[in-house]
This record gives sequence, C-alpha cells and structure tokens, in this order.
Amino acid sequence: MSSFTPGFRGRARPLADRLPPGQYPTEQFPVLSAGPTPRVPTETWAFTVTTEDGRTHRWTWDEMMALPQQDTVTDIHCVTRWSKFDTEWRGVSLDAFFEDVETAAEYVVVHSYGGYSTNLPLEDLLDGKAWIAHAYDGYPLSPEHGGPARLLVPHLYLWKSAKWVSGLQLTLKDEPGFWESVGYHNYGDPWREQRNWGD
Ligand SMILES: Nc1nc2c(c(=O)[nH]1)N[C@H]1C(S)=C(S)[C@@H](COP(=O)(O)O)O[C@H]1N2
Ligand SMILES: [Mo]
Repeated sequence: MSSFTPGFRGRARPLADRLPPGQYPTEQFPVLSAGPTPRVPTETWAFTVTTEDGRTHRWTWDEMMALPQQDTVTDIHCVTRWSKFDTEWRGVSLDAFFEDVETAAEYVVVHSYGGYSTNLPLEDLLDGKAWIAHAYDGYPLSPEHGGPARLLVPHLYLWKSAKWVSGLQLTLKDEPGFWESVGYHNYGDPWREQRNWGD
C-alpha cells in the first residue's frame, strides 16, 4: 500500500458519495480530547492485547515498529459533524497484532493512557479495517492527535479511534466505553447516523 496518489480517489468520487448524512467537510483537523493530553515517551510505551481468559500479548514501541507498516489514505468523520477527506496515516494493521492472538471473544474495550476507553466488535478491527497509527501526514503523530500512537478505525465515528492507545481488552460480552456509557451510540456508524443511544 505504499504507492498511492493522495486525493485521487477523492476527486474521482462525488461529494454526496463520501460525505455521511449530517456531516460537513473541513480542511481543519480539530482536536477533541475529553481531558488533558498525556505525554507518553516511546521508551516506555507499550501496546497490550489481553484475552478473555487473561492472557496478555505485549508489544514495545520497537516491536510495533518492526511489524509490517502500512500507509493509508482515508476519510474521517467526527460525531460533532466535521468530516476530513483523504487523511494520510502510517501504522500497523490490527491484523498483524492478532496473528498470534487466540480468542473466542467477539467484543473489545479499547483503553488509552490517561483513562479513556471505547468499545467495538472485534470484527471491526480486523480484515484491514483498523490500524495502530503513529504518523500523520508524513510526520510522527502529535500528542494532541494521540501520539505517539492511536487507534484508527475510520469506518466508525472518530470517538472510536482512541488516542494514546495502550491496549485492547477482549470480552465475551459487549461493555460500553467512556462516551458509550453516557449516551453515545454503542456502534457509531456515520453512514447510518448512529450518533446517540437510540439512533
Ligand atoms: N484517549 C482519547 N481518545 C479519543 C478522545 C479522547 O478524549 N481521549 N476523543 C475521541 C473523539 S470524541 C474524537 S472526535 C477523536 C478526535 O481526534 P482528534 O483530536 O485527533 O481530532 O478522538 C477520539 N479519541
Ligand atoms: Mo468526537
């Protein structure tokens, strides 16, 4: 995926086909954080996947960077109604982490440094749909946008893309995360406008 033409897919597709209902396009990249920005040095950063029976898989920064790296160009959609087209990321597909993870769980709670959490079905992280992203627009991901690394799940509203990601907890039962427990939609599909509980 290293050869792409930035913006090409965008210009080739009419706006109505790529702007979910109730959204507006923006060139800005707003920062939306529920609390202070944690500073996590890559020397101490680690990403863990914990299975439903408590087995832990752990990757240090260097181990994560040694996994296959992918460049991704994608549109992102925030529930506060901005969408940003053709954002350019570099990171590691969740499929690479899950190569050695054996699980019967169907749900995931994503955890972040600083305490944020969000939940989603495991299948929404696999098959090329999600990344641990550490670079944006050709530069290391800034702390405000989740650096050193964040989850990127572009097919769901951006609150699912946990910044400063620290790990995944696999669960047999679906458990709401931070925003989901205070009224945001449990799944958050922008194309079905799943903003709030009950949408
Ligand atoms: N750890 C953490 N991740 C988070 C958030 C947060 O407050 N803390 N906010 C979420 C929300 S609501 C949005 S819209 C996006 C915003 O990402 P951005 O600040 O890079 O635009 O991050 C998501 N990930
Ligand atoms: Mo958001």
